[in-house]
Amino acid sequence: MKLLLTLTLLFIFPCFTWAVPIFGASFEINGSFSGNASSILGAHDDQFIQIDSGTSVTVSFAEGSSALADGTNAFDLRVHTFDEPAPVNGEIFISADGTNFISLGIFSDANPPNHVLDFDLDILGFTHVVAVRIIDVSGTADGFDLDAIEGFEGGLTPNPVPEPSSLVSLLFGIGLCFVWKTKK
Ligand SMILES: [Ca+2]
Ligand SMILES: [Ca+2]
Ligand SMILES: [Ca+2]
Repeated sequence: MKLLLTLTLLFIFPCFTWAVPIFGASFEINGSFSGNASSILGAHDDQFIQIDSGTSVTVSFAEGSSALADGTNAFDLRVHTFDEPAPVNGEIFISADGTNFISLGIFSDANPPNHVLDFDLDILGFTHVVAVRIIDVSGTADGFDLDAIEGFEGGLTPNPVPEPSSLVSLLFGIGLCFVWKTKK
């Protein structure tokens, strides 16, 4: 009976989907830090690492998955920090391909009361983000505290948009076919 009800609901609401959050699945750290590195993966839990000055930490979502822009000015991406007693600054970067990173600026890791930094991917011109990088720029011994990376709406990484140059050659190819066909 329950199965029947579920199937009926699926039939009635085939397009209805819930926004499912996504969290960091892997990391790469260049430099020194204190704490358990795996504490930055998964959902925020007040377990975190403190990265030392100059250290870079990159957290990626699962292969093929991204934090998606929701198409509105609502926030899409959240960095869970921790510190309040000894705040320091880190530079935060995001990447749509895991290779090229764009800086969002420099932020403190003290963000009371919830210890979060929120970003709207739409206003940043991103449709999706596969990885987030933080570099401690404090220059002090008080490191940047990172708990977790969260995308409010997780989904499959969209296919890359064709480069303008390949689009031009595609159009050129279509044009050639047209000329060849009309000449026949
Ligand atoms: Ca948004
Ligand atoms: Ca700290
Ligand atoms: Ca954590």
